[in-house]
Amino acid sequence: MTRPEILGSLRSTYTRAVCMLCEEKGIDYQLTETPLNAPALYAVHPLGRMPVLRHGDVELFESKAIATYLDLSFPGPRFIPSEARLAGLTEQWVSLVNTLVDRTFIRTYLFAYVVPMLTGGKPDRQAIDAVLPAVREQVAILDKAVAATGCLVGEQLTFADINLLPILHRVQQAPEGAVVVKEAGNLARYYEKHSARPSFKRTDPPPGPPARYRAA
Ligand SMILES: N[C@@H](CCC(=O)N[C@@H](CS)C(=O)NCC(=O)O)C(=O)O
Repeated sequence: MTRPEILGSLRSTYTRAVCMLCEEKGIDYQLTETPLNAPALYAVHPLGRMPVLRHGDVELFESKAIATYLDLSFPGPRFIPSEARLAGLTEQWVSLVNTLVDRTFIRTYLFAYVVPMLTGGKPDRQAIDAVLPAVREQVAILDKAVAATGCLVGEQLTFADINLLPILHRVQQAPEGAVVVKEAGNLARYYEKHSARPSFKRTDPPPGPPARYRAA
């Protein structure tokens, strides 16, 4: 079968999740390191976001869509369950994490550290303090969700977990995020267990945010 090509960067949590899925399934894939908003991304994604997938004549954007396609196209363990209830729950957690948790943990909280520092400035303390109650609330939601089985859905790792783990990695790179996750015992144990997986280690991003495309 043709080798799927993922365009993006391991520094992007969404790209990392798709790469982790490939690692878990044993898919022979190629990650083409691509800066944010590069023309190669615009060739597939109307807004130039990452990741995008090229596989034969198939081109896709949106990490969950890419994950569904790869999960169905390649042999190996399934990470998007086919049983209706588990499939619904997987969709539920991916959706909540992508629409709410990512916005809170990464785009608001972590970016309040990272973005000012890119231009030599100080972390935006006001923005950090303003978002911390939401970070705590959402960590508590996730903590409760993984309490019973150590997975978000059923008793096995699904794409819901694969989608969340890169975000949990990033949020713990800022001081309050690390403390809040550590204090949430179930979530801390969940992260410790799954971050030991070879798929997580092999997709560990280099330091720093993804590069942004600059036209020559
Ligand atoms: N919902 C999209 C989100 C993709 C996304 O926003 N990716 C970020 C990197 S993590 C990006 O490309 N941002 C472009 C930018 O910052 O201009 C997905 O699941 O693939």
